[in-house]
Amino acid sequence: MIPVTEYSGRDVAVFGLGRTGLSAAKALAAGGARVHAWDDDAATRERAAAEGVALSDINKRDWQTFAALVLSPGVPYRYPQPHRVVRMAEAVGVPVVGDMELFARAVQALPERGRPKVIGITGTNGKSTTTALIGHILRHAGIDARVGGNIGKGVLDMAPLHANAVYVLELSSYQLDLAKSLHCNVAVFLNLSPDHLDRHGGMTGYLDAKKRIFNSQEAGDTAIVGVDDVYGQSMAIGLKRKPARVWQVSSDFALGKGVSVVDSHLFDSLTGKAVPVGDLREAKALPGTHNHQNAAAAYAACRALGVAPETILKGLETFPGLPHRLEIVGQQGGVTFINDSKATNAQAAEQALKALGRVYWIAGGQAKAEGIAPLEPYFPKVARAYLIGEAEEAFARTLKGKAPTRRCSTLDQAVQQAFEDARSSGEKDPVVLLSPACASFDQFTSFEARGDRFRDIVKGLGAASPLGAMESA
Ligand code: UMA
Repeated sequence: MIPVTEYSGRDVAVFGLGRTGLSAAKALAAGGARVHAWDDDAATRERAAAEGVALSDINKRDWQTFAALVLSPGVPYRYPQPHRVVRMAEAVGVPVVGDMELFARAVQALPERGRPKVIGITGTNGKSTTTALIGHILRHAGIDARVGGNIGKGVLDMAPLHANAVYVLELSSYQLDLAKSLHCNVAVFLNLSPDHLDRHGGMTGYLDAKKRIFNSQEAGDTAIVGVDDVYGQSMAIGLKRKPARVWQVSSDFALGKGVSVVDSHLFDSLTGKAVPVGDLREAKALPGTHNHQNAAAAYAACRALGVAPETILKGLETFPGLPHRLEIVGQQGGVTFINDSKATNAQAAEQALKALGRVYWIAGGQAKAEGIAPLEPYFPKVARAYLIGEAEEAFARTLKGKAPTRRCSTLDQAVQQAFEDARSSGEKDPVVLLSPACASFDQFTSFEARGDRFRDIVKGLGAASPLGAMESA
């Protein structure tokens, strides 16, 4: 844990008691603050109390007494409308901050030479993979790399600050909104496409939140920008006016200066001369153009810290991949099952459909505004789509006449049906892909729970067939 001493002896409200709130409450208490923790959900409050967190109904407190409100990223801050507690805090001038801001200030409070390095990673898609990948490469290079943030570990739950450590933080737009003074020695922006727009009042607000990752950068810092979309391209131009050096990365075209992947080959042209680094087909857990963008960004981030190209390449090749992102969870009856449950929007599912050949595709859940219409160019790759959840009807309409569909309601039924069709297809190495292009909340508590269930169902298929059980991965 990273104790937060800034509010020692003062009263602090902590709202939202998920991973962020719990870790913030504990870190503040460890630093001597009087914590007043609350959550709208009674069961969550009970769980927090069982973990020793001091509950206090902040709806009934005198807000003048609070030195700050620590808000969880999932609680609406500005849009669609500020949560009641945000309005209560702002009405009396109580600052609203996130856990990343507390972390940032704890780092700043250290003498300059005692501050650890911070690498921040943001973007719509690929940030978890890139974060884990950077952590893996740095550790491979013998550096004390600590990975956390949106990837699933509250930043204040991480090991105490140490001058020689490197904190590799995945940063969501929600977290960046609440971390005004976070200073990233290396800041990575991967890409941008519409997501979470309800929480940012539209695309401009979403882009503005992402741009915050560069805000506190100084001379000597590095800004790494993916330029495969127009947002990154204009951001790279805008950043040239700022003090940090700007390194562009692309998996779409060869950059005169930057890091590029062309036909799966990684090139370093940061000095203006293209030097081949290696063949990314050897990086088995990083298939597809989207992963090549992640690899290029991770390469640049590690180069910024002075890691040698050949060490980085070894790290790329030995990266084991992340659960729920194009994760091979098993092979049964000659069918390969791939868990891409993290694909909660069409752009993320597109990366999977792009990276793979013909697929038996399980999709659906709670759809985003764009649905699956943007995926139409990939429909010819779909042997059949198995539709689940709230999006079933809408997705069936989009696919009508373009790819065969089967409406399955639940993930269990979809896996069973897809397995039977794939196994009896006579195709060589058929693939069943769960890449839902939807949030999971209509049927699961999280995309992780959805992916775990997929893994369990696949294992169960093995148990049901003695042949399959022998093949189970
Ligand atoms: N709550 C209320 N009232 C509300 C809304 C929420 O009381 O109006 C309470 C809920 O009852 C719940 C708590 O707030 O108890 C949840 O807080 P949270 O949603 O911020 O969840 P955490 O567990 O703190 O997880 C957050 C991130 N979640 C979100 O941003 C939604 C996690 O990212 C992150 O891993 C974790 O902090 C540690 O940093 C998840 C995510 O889905 C993976 N992120 C989004 C994404 O990647 O697209 C941004």
